[in-house]
Amino acid sequence: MKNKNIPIYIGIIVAVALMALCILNYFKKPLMINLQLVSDNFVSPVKLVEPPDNTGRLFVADRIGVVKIVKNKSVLDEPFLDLRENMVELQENYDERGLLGVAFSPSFGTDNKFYVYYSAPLRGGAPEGFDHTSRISEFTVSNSNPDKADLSSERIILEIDQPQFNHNGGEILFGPDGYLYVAVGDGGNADDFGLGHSETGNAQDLKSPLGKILRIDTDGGIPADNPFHNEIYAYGFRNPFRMSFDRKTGELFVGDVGQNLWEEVDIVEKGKNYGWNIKEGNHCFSHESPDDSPADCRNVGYNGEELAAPILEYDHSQGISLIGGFVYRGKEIPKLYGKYVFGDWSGSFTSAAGKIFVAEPSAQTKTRGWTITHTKEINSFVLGFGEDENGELYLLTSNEAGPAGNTGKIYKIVK
Ligand SMILES: [Ca+2]
Ligand SMILES: [Ca+2]
Repeated sequence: MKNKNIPIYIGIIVAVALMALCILNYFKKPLMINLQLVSDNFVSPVKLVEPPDNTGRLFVADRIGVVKIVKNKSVLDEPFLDLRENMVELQENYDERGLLGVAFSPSFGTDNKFYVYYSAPLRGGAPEGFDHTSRISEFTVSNSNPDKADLSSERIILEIDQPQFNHNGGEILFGPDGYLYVAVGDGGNADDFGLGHSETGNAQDLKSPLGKILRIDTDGGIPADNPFHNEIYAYGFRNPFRMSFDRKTGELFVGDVGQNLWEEVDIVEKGKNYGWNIKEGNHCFSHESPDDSPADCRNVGYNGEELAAPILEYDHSQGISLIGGFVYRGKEIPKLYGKYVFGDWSGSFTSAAGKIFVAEPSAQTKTRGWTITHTKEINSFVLGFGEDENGELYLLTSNEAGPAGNTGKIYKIVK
């Protein structure tokens, strides 16, 4: 009798082993996407956007201060916009300043307006010892040439004095509500501490625009339902360098670059506190031990408010600077639909070792936890992602850590 059962046991063992292999493979799965070179010869491309005007042009913002147009896969010789004379001089080996964001008016086809976020020299009257002034400006397109901005049309919308060169955020986006969302870092330095940083840290200070997602009306003034009756929409961010709206759900996905230990993605809602510098990711933080999360910390903000948890986090074995991306809503890669495609800048400052990640909601729970399901290693620094009007995605890379050289490339993410 016993002997007859052996084949059944073997069968069960083999079946279990196969299932385990399948599960393991699922987590190890390389990314089911490829990269198709669209255009190269950029320096440090940080943003790609297609205006809503049906001209099929892709606009690429390069950190060095120019916006270039890619038309039928070739770059127009003359930049659309050249802001280099208006900007601070960048450090070639590494810099977090520069031209960081560009956004087109939702009515661009008729009003010809667009907006940029860039690092200008420190304005008069700024606090002593500060580094530069972040400027958000409106420009219009030239009347005579649709491929050229009118540099003389600049209208400054907002200026923010920056204590240090780093943590400037820099993304600007129009929301589904027609307002302009602006991502601003905590001011820089480290720990949200030191010169130009409030006692609680700027990110937790509702009197400071630093460490915030701001929301402004480009026609003037502050939206009537902003939660604190100023520009602040949400707070508690360290360096929200890249963010995007899910074009289907309208949710705002923010990639917040962490400090020494944890990188995080947040779905950002109006009025909420996202935790920095009380927390880094889901973990307590203290400027007294930035390499070692304290076991305990306050669990609420300084006004008793709840701290909103990230939807996902990873530690520095995976990468050291999270680069926010997009929820894929295109048609060409059906398997990617509804998934969040983002990346990491590099595993270190000295080697070009970026990553692309794909994450999806953890279906079993009703919490907002998302899980990374796929990873693709890139032998370049990952600088940003872009989305065209069809919802197809692009990857922006460079082989240089700083704004130097000409290795900047634009890839389309394809099947
Ligand atoms: Ca700064
Ligand atoms: Ca956080």
